[in-house]
Amino acid sequence: MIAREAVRVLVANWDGSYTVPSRRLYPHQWSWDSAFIAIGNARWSPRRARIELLSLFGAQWRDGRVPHIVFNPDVPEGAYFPGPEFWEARAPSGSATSGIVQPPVHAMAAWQVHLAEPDPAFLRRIYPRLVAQQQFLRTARQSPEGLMSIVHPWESGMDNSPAWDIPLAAVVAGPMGVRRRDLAHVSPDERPTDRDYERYTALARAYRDTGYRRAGAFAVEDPLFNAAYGAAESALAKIASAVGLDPAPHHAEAARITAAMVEHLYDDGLFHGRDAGSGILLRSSSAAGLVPLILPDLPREIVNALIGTALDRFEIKRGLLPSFAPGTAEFDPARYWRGPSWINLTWLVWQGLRHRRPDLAELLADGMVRAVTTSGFREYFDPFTLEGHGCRDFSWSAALVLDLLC
Ligand code: 9WN
Repeated sequence: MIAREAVRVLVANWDGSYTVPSRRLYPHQWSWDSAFIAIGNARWSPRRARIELLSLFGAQWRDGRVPHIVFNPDVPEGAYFPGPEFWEARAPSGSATSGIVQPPVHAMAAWQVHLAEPDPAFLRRIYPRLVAQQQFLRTARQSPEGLMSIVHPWESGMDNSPAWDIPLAAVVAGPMGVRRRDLAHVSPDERPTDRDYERYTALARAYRDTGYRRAGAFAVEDPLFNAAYGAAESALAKIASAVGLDPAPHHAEAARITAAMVEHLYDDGLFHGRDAGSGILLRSSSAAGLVPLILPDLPREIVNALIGTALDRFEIKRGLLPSFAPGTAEFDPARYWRGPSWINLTWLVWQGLRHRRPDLAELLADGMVRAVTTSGFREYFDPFTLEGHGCRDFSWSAALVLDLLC
């Protein structure tokens, strides 16, 4: 029943070659959404999953970056802010895009799509594009310590996480001068504040004005983003082997980034962000700090410490992972990435626990199914009451629950 409903949502949000995250709030193609959606679509239509990923990579830039939004030219101007007229960017394919990126979870998705229905031709097509995506990060975003930076909170995928409060406060911004479109669909208590948006637009504008080359006042090494990069190298190793190429460089790069993360981002049971400019650790209680559990070769003692934190501070025995630890001053159970549970974060940590602590993974799988059964495929959920928030019929909530059920 739930699986059938999930497919209904994915079908309703399909736009011919990709899936919108949500019809009204996010009417274009988003980068990491497409990866999660492909993982779910692989369960009932691997062909659709392959098309989803290939259409996203069709808008890849010459420098290898995969833009975080690919705009649908048929959607009326002003339906989403900031739209193509703000970003002023175009892929070589001609598509209007944004100029920033999102966590590179796509190689992981491509491998899962291949597992659902082996297709070496698909792997051969997508592999060089996935390699170029990683290469862009190494070239444009790597610090001397070997970690990848994000240059905008939107690049973390966890826009208004309290983890970014300090670096974001340093961004000087005037009034936006544009009407926010998100508030036409969702209550202001469940979204970032106007002050956040002023800074988001100022940062994006500053990056845009350098031709998307030089970071503005925000450059941060995020544990989720770096974990996705490392997990991508592990997935690329599998893909390389499957198409008859040498997996060794990918294994080596996965090991290298895992070690760099442990050395520079880990402290006291959790991974943290780090300010790329000052090198200062941005200690916080964000669930992003647990996502490195997706790294296959994380040292055992770190895995155990992360599991301890997940149990004590994130209370995952309740079945859902809050995006920020309850019991902290910043925690807000209804405001976007400041506490609510999201299916994608819970699913990532579930992946990391599946082979290490199947008992806990099962609790999370049950929790995700319970959340959507109680409240529908909402965008995010109160971790305690399971009340749904944000938009309805949200694609990755449907896709990832479908993955669990199949
Ligand atoms: C900005 C589409 C995206 C997700 C992000 C989520 C939200 C956009 C917004 O929606 O961000 O990219 O307008 O708030 O934070 O993770 O990819 O679902």
